[in-house]
Amino acid sequence: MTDRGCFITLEGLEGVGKTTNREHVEALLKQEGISVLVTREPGGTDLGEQLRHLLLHASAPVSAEAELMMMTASRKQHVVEIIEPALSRGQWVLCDRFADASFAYQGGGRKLGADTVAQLHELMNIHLQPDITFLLDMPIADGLKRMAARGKPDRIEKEELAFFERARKAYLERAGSQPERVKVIDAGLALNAVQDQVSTALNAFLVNHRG
Ligand code: Z5A
Repeated sequence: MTDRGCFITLEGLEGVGKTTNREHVEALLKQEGISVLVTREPGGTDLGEQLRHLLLHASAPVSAEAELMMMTASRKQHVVEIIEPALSRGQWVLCDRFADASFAYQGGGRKLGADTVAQLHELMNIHLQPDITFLLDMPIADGLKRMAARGKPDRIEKEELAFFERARKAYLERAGSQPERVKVIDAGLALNAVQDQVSTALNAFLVNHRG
């Protein structure tokens, strides 16, 4: 029987370096002889990418509830079509954002609350949990500054500062309640120092995983 693959996620607010560190995690795993399937949310499937486009570029207002349902619809399709089959055949999966983002942005940022997010996942039968999550955390203003250099913001990036403060708080609460899984990384440091923290946490996970 093939061993099940591990599911790794990267989380954090805008500009914290998820994309940059995704490449670092991928390279570290490659050195260990582990190839990963890299994917993202919202997105990762044809349907998910179409939902992503709507979510990030809708020109008319989107209600908080509709936003949560579209994020969750994208996730359900992603889990069923891509993530679960990969894990079952022993493939490791590295995902840029997953359910923690809904707890942060819709539960915290949009004030829907963690219970609503959890109930919808329960209703949709999404029980998959990452084996390890890197939560890249830094002061919001600094992340937004990094993003400003990148050009035109999308619909969610245009939100007020208080929205991101609520999302950050929700992320950190989730990390505090699941410290074994969620590794908080100080993303405000120079890139090599950020990557050192990621390497340390990932190596500890690999040692533990290999028993
Ligand atoms: N969303 C949601 O609301 N609910 C959900 O359930 C899900 C998502 C799944 C799309 O996410 C949006 O969907 C997102 C949350 C919402 N909305 N917002 N706003 P996304 O992941 O596609 O978008 P993003 O958060 O805006 O990610 P990003 O643009 O890809 O940023 P990043 O990956 O975190 O950062 P980066 O591209 O790696 O780095 C940004 C810049 O900083 C870049 O120039 C780097 O070279 C630089 N950088 C990186 N690290 C450093 C360090 N350490 N020092 C200096 N400079 C650095």
